[in-house]
Parts: sequence; C-alpha cells; structure tokens
Amino acid sequence: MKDGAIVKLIREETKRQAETLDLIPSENTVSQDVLKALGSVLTNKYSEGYPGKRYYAGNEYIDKIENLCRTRALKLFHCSPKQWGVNVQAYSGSPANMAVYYALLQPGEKIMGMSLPFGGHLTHGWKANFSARFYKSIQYTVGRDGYIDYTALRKMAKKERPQIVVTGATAYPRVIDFKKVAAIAHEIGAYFLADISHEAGLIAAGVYPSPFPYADVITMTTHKTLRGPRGAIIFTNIKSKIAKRKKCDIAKEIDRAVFPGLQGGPHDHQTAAIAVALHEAAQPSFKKYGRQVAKNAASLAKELARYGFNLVSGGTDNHLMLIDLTKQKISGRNAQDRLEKSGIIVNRNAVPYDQRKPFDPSGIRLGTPALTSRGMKEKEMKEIAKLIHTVLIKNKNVKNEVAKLCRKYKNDR
Ligand code: DSN
Repeated sequence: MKDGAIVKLIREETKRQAETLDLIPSENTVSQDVLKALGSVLTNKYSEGYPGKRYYAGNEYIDKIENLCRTRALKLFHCSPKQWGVNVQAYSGSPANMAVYYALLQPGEKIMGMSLPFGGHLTHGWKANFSARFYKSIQYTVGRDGYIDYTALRKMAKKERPQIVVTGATAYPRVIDFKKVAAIAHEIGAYFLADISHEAGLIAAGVYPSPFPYADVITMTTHKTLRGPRGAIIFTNIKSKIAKRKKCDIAKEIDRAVFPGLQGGPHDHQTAAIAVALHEAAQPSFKKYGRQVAKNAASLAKELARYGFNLVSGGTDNHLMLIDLTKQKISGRNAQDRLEKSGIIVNRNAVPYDQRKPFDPSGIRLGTPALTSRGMKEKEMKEIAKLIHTVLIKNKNVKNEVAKLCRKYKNDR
C-alpha cells in the first residue's frame, strides 16, 4: 500500500488491538479469509437488485456469491428455503431493522421494544432514533432484578396494541424467552421481530435458545458473536400467520424495503466476507468457540462477583455482563478510562434504573467473544477479573500484566 499515512495508522491500530484486552461484547476478531474477501475487487462492482434481477451487466459472479451467502445463512440456522426468506444486503444492523419497519409498518404505527438505558437498542424505539420519530414507540424495561418482566410486557402490549413487538438487546445478560414474547405479540395480532445481533453466534453454536421456531422476522448483525465482517442478515418467515392475515408477502416486502426502498447497490465485498464467516461458523470448531465464549463469561462474572462487584441480574447466561459500580462510588466513564490506561478495553454503560446521565452512567459492560477468539479460557478470565479489581479498587496500573497476557494469546486469527 502506497498511502503512507493510512499504512501507519492501520499499523498502529493493529498494534493497539494486539496489545490490549478487548472486552467490548459487540466486538470480535475476524479471520484472514474474511479480511481478504473484504479487501477484494468485489468492491469495484455495482449490482443493484437481486441475483438474476440486476440493473447492471457483469454480475455473473456476484450473483453466485450472493446466492452462496444466502444458502449458507439458511443452512447455518437450520432454515428451509420453503419457510424462510433471507436477505444479506442490509449494510448493517440499524439499516436491517429500518428495512423491517419500512416493509411492515405504515409511518405512525406502533413499535414496542426494550428501552435503551435498560439494555435495549437505539433502533428498537429509542427517542433519539428514527424508530421513534417515524413510528410511535412504546418501551418496555427490565424489573428491579434485572430480568425482563414478561407480565408487565404483556400488560403493556395488550394496552398499547403495537403492530410489532421487538426483542433484542445490547446489554441484557440473560436468556430472552422468545416463545413467550411471540405468544404475546401474536395474541394482539402483532409481528414478532427478534433482533439477535448480539447472540447470533451463540445461537449458531447451539449455546443460546433460537427464536427461529417463533419469530416472524429475525435480524442479526454479522460482526459480533458471529465473527464476520460488519453487515447484517434478515430472515423472513414466509409462513407467518400475522403476514397471512394482513395479506402481506412478507419476504418480498422485506427485499423491496432493502432495495430499492432504503439502499442502492449492495456491498458485494461485504456479502462475500459474510459468506466466508458463515462457512467458518458451520465448522465444528465454531461450536467449541461458542461454548467457550459462554463458559468464559460465566467464569468472569463469577469471579467479579467474588471480588465484590455488583452484576446486573447477578450474573450472565450469555457472552456479556454489566457491572453496576454504584456501590464502589466509581462512575462508568471513570472506570472505562482507568481500565483503558492499563490496556483493558470496556465500554461504559447505563444500568437499569440508573441515577446518572447516559454520558457518564453507573456501569461498565464486558463480554468475552474477542478474548475467546484469542484462545483464552476460564483461567485467564479469573486473572482478568483480578486485574479489573486491581485497577478499580486498588487503584494500580496493570499494564505489564496485560502485556504479558497479550503476548501469550496473540490476536492473529
Ligand atoms: N453498538 C452495538 C453494541 O455495542 O452493542 C449495538 O449496535
């Protein structure tokens, strides 16, 4: 590469990633093969439309790539093409959710999703997001115990009668009861959208329950636990009874919403890289990886609790956890900054019923997908819990200990 300035910055970022411990639960390390697909000539091509129905010539191989990606997506999640439509063109998770609303709702209709400061996502109806501006938004929360309160959720759904009920979260450490939420949504004639962006890789590995038996639509990003490039997949249940009742050709509407409704040409290099990641996720080694992600999270949570940290809901069932630092009188931002000085990368996060402001909330969010990709196991999680305790409670820098761990567990998949 001839651009010295960018070469230097990429080198520096590579070094930063290698020399720090990434505990941000939505991040991961992709393989060299995924990187090669992303950096390929596929980025040169325009291919507006879908395989076999493009608006540009020269799409012989692009069609094959997109079809292969779709086939691999269906196979990984055990979906029959007779029951599930699949779209791999959404640029990322937010555009994927936007496409679902655009396809299935009229402006002004109601969305019901989990509130962002309680662990939900911006696009599930948060007030600063398009999803609350173009649609009416109703937000459910978790109870004081940190768990979703399904009785309150049902009561709210019956009172507000949204057209779509959304599950999914960025900071919910427990299993979501997809069956229960689907029953609530369907009881009021609403679609059930399961956004599994965070858990997709765990579901593919079989270590987290699947929403496929229950949902009308499923969205996921491909770059979190699924360990692919940035991107998204939308699965549409062709046999959805709600769609049938509304006489909606749901898969066709979702495709139309992605293109030409919201996007232009797909990012074909990204589609190829998603296909590579799906192939990797279909290997037995990925099941092992998913199991280890969950085991590592359980071990890290247990050890942090042993050091006296307060975990939202008391622990974790998945790949992430939230530490509520109220008791320690440390703000989330302060904790994030101090940990970063020692090379431990986390993000500050609101905790349920937070008394502090979102820019400097009471918690930090931690996850194990990236560390597990480096080969770390329970033993290292115990060590990392100790390092976090040393930084936050003993107020000591642990740069040397972090460097030692990073040298042993390289970041070079
Ligand atoms: N920003 C993502 C996360 O960190 O969870 C969600 O979009």
